[in-house]
Parts: sequence; C-alpha cells; structure tokens
Amino acid sequence: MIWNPNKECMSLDERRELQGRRLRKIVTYVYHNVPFYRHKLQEMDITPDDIRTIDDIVKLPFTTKKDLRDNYPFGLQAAPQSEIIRIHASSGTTGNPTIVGYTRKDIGVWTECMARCLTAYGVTRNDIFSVAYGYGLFTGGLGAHNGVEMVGASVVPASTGNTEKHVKLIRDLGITGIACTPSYALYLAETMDRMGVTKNDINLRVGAFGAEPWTEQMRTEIEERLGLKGYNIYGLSEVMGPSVSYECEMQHGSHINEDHFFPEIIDPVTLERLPNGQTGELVFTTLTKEGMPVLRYRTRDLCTLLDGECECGRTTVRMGRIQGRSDDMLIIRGINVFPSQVESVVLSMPEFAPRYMLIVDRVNNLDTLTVQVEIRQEYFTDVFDTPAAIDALEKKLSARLKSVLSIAAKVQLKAPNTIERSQGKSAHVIDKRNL
Ligand code: DLL
Repeated sequence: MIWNPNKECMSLDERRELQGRRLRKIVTYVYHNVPFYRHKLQEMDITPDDIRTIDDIVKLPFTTKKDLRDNYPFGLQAAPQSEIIRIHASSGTTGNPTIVGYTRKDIGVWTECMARCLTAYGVTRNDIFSVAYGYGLFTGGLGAHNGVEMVGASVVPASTGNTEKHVKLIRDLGITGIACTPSYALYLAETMDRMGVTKNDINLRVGAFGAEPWTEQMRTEIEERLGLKGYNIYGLSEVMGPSVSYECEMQHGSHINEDHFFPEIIDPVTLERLPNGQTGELVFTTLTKEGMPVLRYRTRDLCTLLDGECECGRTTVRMGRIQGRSDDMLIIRGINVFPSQVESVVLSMPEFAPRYMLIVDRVNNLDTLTVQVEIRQEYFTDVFDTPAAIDALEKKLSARLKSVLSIAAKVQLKAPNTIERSQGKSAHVIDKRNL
C-alpha cells in the first residue's frame, strides 16, 4: 500500500519541477526571515532570483551543526515564536543542545511523512502499534506517535524503559507493530527470554527500526527472535525527525521523502557534489519547513543514493544504509553523543586534566559507556587519600555527564598521565561494538 501515490509515485519531471519551485520559495523565505542565511547569501552574491531550478541548489551555502551551535538557541528559526507549536532538542557538540522548533504545518508534514513510512511497512488501522522510542525532547517518540494515529492504528505510547511491563503489554494486548531502536528490539527479545515469553506467545509482525546504525545481521536476529519483519527508518532532528526516509517491501534502500527533503551526496573533504551511486556525505535541504528550515545541511552521515525504479512503484530516490560518519559522533542507546560534550564537562571541572577516554561496549545487547578521566596532579593526593573523596568526585562527574549527555556513564577516575595520548580523530574513543 502507498499512503500518498500522488507524491510518492510522481513522474521524475514533475517532481523536479515541484522541487525547483519549493527551493526558490524556501530560499526567498529564509532570505527574508533568517539574518544568518541572508548574510551568507549576500556574502556569496546570491539572491533568491538566482534559484530557478533544483539544479541551482549547488549555488547555496552549506549549513553545519556548528552554525546551529553558534546561533543557539533560536538564531536559525525562521517563523515567529507565536507560530511555533513544538520544540525538540538533540545533542549539540558541547554543553548546549540543538534546538528545533516546528510550526503547525511542519508537524502536519512530519505526520504525513511518518504515515507514508508506516503504510510502506504494511501498518493499517487494524494494527495495535507500540512506540518504544523515547518520548520527550528526542524526536523519535512523538514523531512516530503522530504517524501511527494518522494511519489510524491504535498507538501504545510505551516509550523506553520498564521493558518487562512492555513485554507483558505486547503479549496481553496482542500488539502487532513496534517502533524502537534495533538494539532495544534485541534487548526486548532478551527480556522476553528471561520472562519465559516466546515469539509464539506474541503477535508482533512489523517493526520500524532506526535512530542508530544497524546491520543485516541484526535485522535477521531481530526478525528471528521477535517473529516480525523489520524495516529501516531514518531521520534526524535538524531536518525533521524520523521519516526522512523509509524502506518499502522491496527493502532495497530507503525511499527519501524528497518532495520535502532534498538529498545530495558530497565529498566531505572537497565539498563537491557527487553523482548518485557514489558514497559520500549526505546533505539535506528542507523544501517546505517553516520553523527551522535548513539549506544544504551536512548530516555527516556517509551513504549512497540509489537511482532507478523500485518495483514497489515509488519513484523517490533511495539511500543505502548509513555506512559511518564523517565526524566522531557516537550513538549510544539511540542517543547521539559527541566526545566534545564529555570534554566540555571535563574542562568545566578544575579537578580534571583535559585527558579523557570514552569506552563504548555492548553487553547483552545494551550499550554501555565508560568515561575515564585523569585527575590533575595538584588534586591527586587529596582525592586519592580518602575513598570518600573519590566517591564524591565520581558522583559529581557522573551527575554532570548525565545532565549534558542524557545517558548514564560509568566514571573511572585515573591517576595523572595514565591515559594514553594519541593523535587523530578517534583519540578519545574506544568503540568495542561491531557495527
Ligand atoms: O535519531 C531521528 C529518528 C528517530 C530516526 C527514530 C529514526 C527513528 P537524531 O537524534 O537527531 O534523530 O539523530 C540523527 O541518527 O544523523 C544518523 O547518524 C542516525 N540515524 C538515524 N536513523 C538511522 C538509521 C533521530 N536508520 C542521527 N540508520 C542521524 C543509521 C541512523 N543511522
């Protein structure tokens, strides 16, 4: 089934024409409403009149996470505050999160895109569908929730945590669909095993998995253990949230809702646009967003765009799996974590030297994060003299990390000069998961 054949199955010419029109409109809109973009365009000697077709997109400047950080919290917002009806936030690279405001129309577009995804997965009004992405500032919970309601299925807003109760609900209510991170799906399977619930005791038949990288191997394992068919869903807060792209029944790449989010692949070093089929960094321009539109937003996700007809009948371009990142962002239990966030906490506490290490692992399908930090020489004797002082300092650091990262980290205090100093991007991270 296709939710919106008019848009999902448009002829390529028609879509290009629509994208060109929308691009010109959005550039005009940000030019007049966001000083940041106006200045950038003026610097490059571009006016909205220079945008005639979608191919003119290459004339536009890129937007980065740093631009969002520099304009925290509302600097890139284009709509007046009175038009914003919801605000979400995602991890920033340091202490401040990235703030994204949505107008009523934005929420409508998002909900429609989510309904397109769910329909592609075969979800209908006859399903009972559990949303087990986090509800709150994260876009996963509420984003998926609205889509399930739009399709008309019964939504169970389970959110994350309290997994045993969730398993009970899945069994007792005969829940047929679930949206969660792939690692949470495996954790759910593990919890079922512990509770003695088998896949024959439950009714799950479809899963919408995303928000973190996963592999075909994980898909097979989840499908096998939960007895469902698992589909990919991709998205990011800066562009919308879940539903930027989704797999159809062919499962050969994820269809991008490109009437709303125009994709490009660039070489992350030269910033040149690459032809479809080549792997590079994914860049999105929001073509219809009012709250916080972005021009050529660099996602840092590495992947490939796949041309060509899909047997499902949709004509939208597909993206392959995310193959990695062109920065050092980690996704731990579905939460984005930048080593620089840890650094900002460490630097804000005089007891610590700027030497730290993040150790990420996956134990029983649950991600774990350990942060090792070196104590400064001048504090070392004081702190390590008494176990109570070590304990107090660990607690203080844990609490600050939790508030900035939104996930709990195990803290290990280290003596001066014991954390190896090395050069290069991943110097602060040991990721033992095999993703
Ligand atoms: O993760 C939105 C989302 C929620 C997508 C629920 C899917 C389901 P952010 O927290 O801003 O938004 O994180 C966005 O997560 O740039 C990717 O690196 C990663 N990511 C999201 N979906 C996938 C996926 C949400 N299906 C960042 N596969 C993105 C691999 C994914 N990585």
